[in-house]
Amino acid sequence: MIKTNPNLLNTSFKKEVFEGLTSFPKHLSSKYFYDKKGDKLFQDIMAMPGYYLTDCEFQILSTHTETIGELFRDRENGLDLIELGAGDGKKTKVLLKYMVENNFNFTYKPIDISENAVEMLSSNLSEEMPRLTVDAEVGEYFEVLERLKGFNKRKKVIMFLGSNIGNLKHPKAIDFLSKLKDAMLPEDLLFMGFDQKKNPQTILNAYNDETGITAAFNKNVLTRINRELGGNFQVEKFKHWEMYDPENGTAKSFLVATEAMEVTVEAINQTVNFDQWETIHTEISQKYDDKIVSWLAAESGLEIETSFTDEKEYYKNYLFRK
Ligand code: AVJ
Repeated sequence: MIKTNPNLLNTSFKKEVFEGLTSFPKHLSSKYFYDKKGDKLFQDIMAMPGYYLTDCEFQILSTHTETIGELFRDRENGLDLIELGAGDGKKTKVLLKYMVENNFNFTYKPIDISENAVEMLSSNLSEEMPRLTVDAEVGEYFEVLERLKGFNKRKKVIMFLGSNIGNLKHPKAIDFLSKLKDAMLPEDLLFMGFDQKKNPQTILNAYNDETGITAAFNKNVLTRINRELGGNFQVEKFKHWEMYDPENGTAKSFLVATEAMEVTVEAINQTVNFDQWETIHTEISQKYDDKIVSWLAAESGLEIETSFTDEKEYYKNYLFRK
């Protein structure tokens, strides 16, 4: 393997691709799934009948709109509604509509890692809800946390929907929740979605569709390396592999090399060798239950105020306070 010039590793994508492809076993972060094409594929995933998460959370937000909205409300000073990983905002719109129609004094601040998603959401909201004040930002969760502290002029409600927390292993999730807590004042709220443990087959199916959408989504990280870092991955030579461990509630995605190959990534000055059936671990989608969420909350210094679930109890939204 070629030794690398550290000066070349100046962006986090580059750095992490270098780190991940020179490790054993190999890994790449799922946060790099989301570019224009990845956003579109994720929207296709959310529309798949087997990907129950979106429908369940939509049902929860639609059924309990008023209760949730009134918990958020501050009649005196209004509030800042900050959404991390806002995506296309489809679920959030239900709440936003209620808040606008009921004359809440608030600013909606969507933050997403995808520049494309943030732009689309902003323009869509200005059209659909012209009375809504939107102040969008592009950024990574951890990086954005710092900026949250600047919002201490009035009540903050931080939302993190879609079970996006599930991409973090427990220690990282605790780290993240603790930092959220540090950015919160006593009157602030944290409203989060956690996909629940259920029939393992239902979970496996959600990440293993026969139409190949999830596979294409997973492989999009390789496509991005090809385009943005001068890689020459033959994407079709990788197989999407999903497994779900019902003991710890972790769904894991891999890309498996179907033959031995050599891949070059110019931007990191590396030739990467794959043995046949060698893996790249790309994503975890953690599943939870009340016990795990209570434990995460306790470890992070948060308290669960209340929670909401859907008809099938597939999914839960928890409201936390510090
Ligand atoms: C957006 C992280 C919640 O893990 O369920 C969907 C992403 N990956 N299908 C999830 C995803 C494969 C999704 N999150």
